[in-house]
Amino acid sequence: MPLYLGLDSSTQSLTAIVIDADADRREVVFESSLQFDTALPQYGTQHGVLPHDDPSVAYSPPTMWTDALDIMLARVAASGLDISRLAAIAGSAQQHGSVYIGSGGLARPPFTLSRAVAPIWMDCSTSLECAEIAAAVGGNEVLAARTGSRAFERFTGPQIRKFYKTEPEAYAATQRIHLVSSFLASVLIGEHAPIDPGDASGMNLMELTTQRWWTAAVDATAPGLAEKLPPIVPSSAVIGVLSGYWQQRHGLPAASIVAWSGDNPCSLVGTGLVREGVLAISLGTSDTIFGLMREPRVSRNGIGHVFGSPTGAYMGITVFRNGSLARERIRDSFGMSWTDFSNALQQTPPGNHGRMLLPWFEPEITPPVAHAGVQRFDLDPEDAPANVRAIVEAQLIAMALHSRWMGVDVKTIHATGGASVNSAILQVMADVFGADVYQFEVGNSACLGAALRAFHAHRAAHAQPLEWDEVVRGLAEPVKSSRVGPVASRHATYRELIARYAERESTHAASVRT
Ligand code: XUL
Repeated sequence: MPLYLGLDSSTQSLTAIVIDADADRREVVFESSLQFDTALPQYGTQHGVLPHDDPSVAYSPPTMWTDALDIMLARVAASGLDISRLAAIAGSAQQHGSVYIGSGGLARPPFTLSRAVAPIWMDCSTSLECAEIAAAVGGNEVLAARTGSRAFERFTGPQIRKFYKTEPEAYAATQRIHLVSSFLASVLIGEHAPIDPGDASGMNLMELTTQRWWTAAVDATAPGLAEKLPPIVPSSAVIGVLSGYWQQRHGLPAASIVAWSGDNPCSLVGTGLVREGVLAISLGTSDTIFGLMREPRVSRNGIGHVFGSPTGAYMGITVFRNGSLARERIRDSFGMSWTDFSNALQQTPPGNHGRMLLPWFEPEITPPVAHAGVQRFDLDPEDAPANVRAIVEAQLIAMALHSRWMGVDVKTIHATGGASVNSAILQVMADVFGADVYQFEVGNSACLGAALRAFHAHRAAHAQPLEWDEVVRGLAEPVKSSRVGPVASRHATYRELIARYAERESTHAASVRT
C-alpha cells in the first residue's frame, strides 16, 4: 500500500508524519519533530526567530528551514519503513513569510538568495506600507472584498513593499518571491514551484474568487512584482517529483510532490473540517479559530480573514499572536510546570472573581495592538493561580468575541495544537463558547492535513479520486470519548464577562496603538 508524507514547517519546528492509506484504512506509521533552536543552534534563533533590536521586526533564516528539511528527510529514509512505497509528499508551512530568490537555480543547495532573511508572520513593522497599498486600491474595504482581508502588517504584499522601498537593489536582483510553503516545495522539486490559493490568500495580492493575482494590488505593492510571483495552482495539484538531488542524497524514491499550503488551510483538513458549521481552535505559537465557508463571507469589521481552503471552498479565520508564548510567559514567571498550570486553573473559579487581564505580552494581531502591554484589572501580578486563569480566560474570550463575524452558531469545537492536550484549558473553552470540545489522536493537525492532502491529490492524479469526507475518515476525526461539555452556569458567567472584556479591550487596544 502507498505511503504519504506530510511535512509541517512551523515557526518553531519541523514535523513529519507518514500515513499508510488506501480506500479502507489509514494509519500513522511515522511521526518525528525537530525544534529549530536546539537542532540547528548555529542559526541563533529564539523560538525559531532571529533576535532583533526592533520588537516589531521578525525574521527567520530560510537556510535553517532547508537544513531542517535535510535532517527530516534523512530521518524518514532511516525510519525502517519500506520507503520505496512513498507515493507522494505534501507540505504545510507558517503563512505569510516570504523568501527572496536571486539568479541561480534551485536544483541543489546552497541556493542564491537575494535576501538572507525571511520576514515571517510575527513581523508587524509595515503599518505604513499597509496604508499605502490600501489607499492605492481604493481603501481597506475594497482590498478585503477582493482579497479576503484588509491590509495586515504580516501579509506578504506589505512585506514585499517594505523590502522594495528599503532595499531597492536587492529587490531588483530578486527573480522570484516565494512563500515559505512554495519555497520548500521548490526545494523538493529542484525548481520554482507554484503557490496554492490557501496560502496565496494570505498575501493581500490574490483575488479570492478567481484565484488569480489581482493586478491592482500587485501594482500597488511594488514595480515589476507580477514577474516575480509564482503562478497559482489548485491545492491538489501535483507539481513535480522529488528531485534527483534528494533521491540520491537519502535514497528516496521519485515521489510525487503536491503543492504545499499554509498551516491553517492544512489544519482545516487535519481537523476534519470539510463541511460548514463546526469550528476548530488551534493552540500553537499563534492561536487561531477557523472553519470552512462555502461562500466567501468577508469580515466587515476588518478583524478576520477569508482564505482559500484546500478542499476548493473557503475558510474563515481569526488569528491571535499572543498564543503559546504568552501562556509560557505566565507559566515561567511563576516557575510552574504545565501540571502546576492546569492545577492552578482548576483551583480558581470560572470568571476569576472578576479579575482579568488583556494578554498582550507581544504586539497583537487581533485586535491590532502595535506595542506590547499587558493590562491587569483587579488582578495581583503576584497571584499565580489567578494569573493563570486570567490568561486562559482572556485568550478564549477574545476568540469567542472575534469569531462572531463568521456567523457560525458554535455547538462543536475541534481542538488542536500543543496546548489542546490540556483538558483544564479545554474545559474553559467549552464553558466560554457553550460548546462541546473534542480532541484528536494526532495533535499536529497541520502536518496530518498535509499528509492527507498528499493522499487526496495522488488518488485524484491516478484517476481514483476520493471525496474529502472519505479522505479525512478515520484519522482526522475527533476522538468521541474526549468530549468536554460546557456547564450552563459557567457559560452564563462568561456571556456577561465577554461584554466587559470587549469594553476593556477596545479602550486599551486604542490606547496602546500608535
Ligand atoms: C495565520 C498566521 C499564523 C501563522 C503561524 O494568518 O499568521 O497562524 O500561519 O504559523
